[in-house]
Amino acid sequence: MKMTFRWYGIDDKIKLEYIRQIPNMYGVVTAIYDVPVGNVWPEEKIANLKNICNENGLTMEVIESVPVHEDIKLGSGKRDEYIDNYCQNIRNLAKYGVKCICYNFMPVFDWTRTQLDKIAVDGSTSLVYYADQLKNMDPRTGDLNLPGWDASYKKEELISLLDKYKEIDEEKMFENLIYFLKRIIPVCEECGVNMAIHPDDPPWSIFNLPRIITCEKNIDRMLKEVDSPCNGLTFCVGSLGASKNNDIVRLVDKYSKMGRIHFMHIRNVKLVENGFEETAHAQSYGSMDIVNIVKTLYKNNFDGYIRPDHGRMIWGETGKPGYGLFDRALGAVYINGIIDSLKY
Ligand SMILES: [Mn+2]
Repeated sequence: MKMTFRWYGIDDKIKLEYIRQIPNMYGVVTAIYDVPVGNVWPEEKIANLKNICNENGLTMEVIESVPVHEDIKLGSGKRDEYIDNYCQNIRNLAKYGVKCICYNFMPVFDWTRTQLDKIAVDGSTSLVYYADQLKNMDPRTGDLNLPGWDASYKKEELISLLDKYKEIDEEKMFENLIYFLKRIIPVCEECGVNMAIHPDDPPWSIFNLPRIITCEKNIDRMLKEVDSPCNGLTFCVGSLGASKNNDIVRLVDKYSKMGRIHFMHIRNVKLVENGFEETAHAQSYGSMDIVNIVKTLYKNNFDGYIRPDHGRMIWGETGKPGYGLFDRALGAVYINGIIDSLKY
């Protein structure tokens, strides 16, 4: 298992020097953030980013994410052009040593929480999702702004995009995903890149939008319809684990045995009556069986990438919700402790 850490590029206030000092850190997971979704990333930018990482003793073998343009998800507009661009991005990234690309197929919004600073009893804050809070959120007002969401939409654009999705049910969405995969996976096979789809977070429909990477049945279908080792998963414990219907340890066992997990996101969540709360990574703080997840990966000789996922804000740190340094570093160390206890 190769331990990695998400890094938001040179504008990230968390320095690579700090990330390097977390024990057993293999590399960073990053992306180019200043090219509009759907366009080809200039090679020069990729080369620069890789150099900065390498100069700081860290690899850049995982990209999170190369975002998928809404036209591809909708199966309309300039879909084919955007897919061509996506293929070019895969080729360019491979040239600079990228082995794994994380992406998601969530419509309009990326991961969604209803509150970003819920205070726990120990004074730390974290991200939470409560169904009753979601009821009071309406994306059509145009003034919702949460991390993970593309804030660049103007209100009218957002409304028109949401309207386009009225025609798209889960089945159509699935067909559009398969269409995309059938075009990109041969390119991945050619240049040795693994695609790793991130599950929808949370794994159910929100704002009446279709969401498909939510459960075993749908993941099975996705893997089977494009049956290549390059077509795999970012297994996000906290995303899939937010639904009680997903038996996480069993799924980790199943998909790692199949060789279809390329990237693990490990974080704990506590399931509560009307949603879930992100917690410390340590087992007893949430509902996820973190120890047995890591044990299962180890037993199955998982040799892909792994990273601590969202952390809490602790020790007075402020910054990008979920992406502070301190608690994610504690998460990495906790996971490494479990691995070492199996190894030695
Ligand atoms: Mn994740």
